[in-house]
Amino acid sequence: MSNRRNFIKKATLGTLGIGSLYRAQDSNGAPINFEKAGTRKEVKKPLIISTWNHGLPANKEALQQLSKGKPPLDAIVAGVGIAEADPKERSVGYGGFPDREGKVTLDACIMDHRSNCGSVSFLQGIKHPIAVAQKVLLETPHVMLAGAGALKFALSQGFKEENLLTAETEKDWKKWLKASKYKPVINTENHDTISMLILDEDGNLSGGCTTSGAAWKMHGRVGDSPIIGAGLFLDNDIGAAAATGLGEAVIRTAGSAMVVELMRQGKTPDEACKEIVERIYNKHKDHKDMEYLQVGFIAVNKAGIHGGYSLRNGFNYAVYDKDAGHRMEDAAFKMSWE
Ligand code: SD4
Repeated sequence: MSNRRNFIKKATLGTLGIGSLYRAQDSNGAPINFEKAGTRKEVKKPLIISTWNHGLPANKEALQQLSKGKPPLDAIVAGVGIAEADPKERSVGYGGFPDREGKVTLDACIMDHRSNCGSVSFLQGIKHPIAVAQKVLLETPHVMLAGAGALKFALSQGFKEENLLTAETEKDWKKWLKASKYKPVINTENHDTISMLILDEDGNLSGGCTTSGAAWKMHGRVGDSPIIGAGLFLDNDIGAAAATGLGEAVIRTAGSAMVVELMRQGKTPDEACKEIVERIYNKHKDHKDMEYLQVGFIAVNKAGIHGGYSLRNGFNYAVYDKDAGHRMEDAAFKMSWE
């Protein structure tokens, strides 16, 4: 369809107040057929997907919250909050690996179906950064608060400041200090950043993401996880996506936003995640980060089809849908760790 005809169609639909129909077309003007989804089938809502093994208890908690009639954002905060509070999860919240200076610094963001977002970055001393991100969304005119400002805001909202460096993580940090060789510990032990995407019973999308970020990072480093468009993105007309892995690579490619854009162009969630991982690989194959590069994406589209893909093996994610219940799925991947 010519640009001019597209424009006229868009203008007409806009006048009729049904502009959202227009947005569900691919770049050639054809309607997106979300149901042509490769081997996957549309599932019964709600659909909840979360990264890594810790996604399973998170999904269970989120489902419980939804069943009690809680809004999806509360379900996300409660769900991923389990990983944040667990000292055995060394990549999220309390007990997360610190930076080079022994400080645990946290990143998180949350987004609802109306594109409202809240985010905190470089936050210290608060066990549940995702809950602070939700407060940023609800209680401020802003999207993102960072560092000391984020902490000040959290305290003003009644959050308690506490030491997040456990004896275990302190021991690991001291061990690392001996050689002080920087190599981010990314996705190696099957517990990492937790991202959760929900397609609720009303067919609305929401998502959240929380992490202590790359281990041994420079003090002040912020990853992809609190950045809307990088670690998390959704468009309620199309779908939602979230990332795990080396944040620098995800930011360089606007990862999650691009996954959603590819779904808008008619790609299935699996195809969209794969294409962005391929893009990241192509941009990084001669890059110094390639040695330890791992990235993974999860995605869900508006029709209730989910997908995932990672650069290297080992990435899995938890899925719940009303038909099949709770389970773990291994993501397909491009290459194996050497
Ligand atoms: C970061 N993306 O800070 C995070 C780390 C991560 O799975 O996701 N690990 O770069």
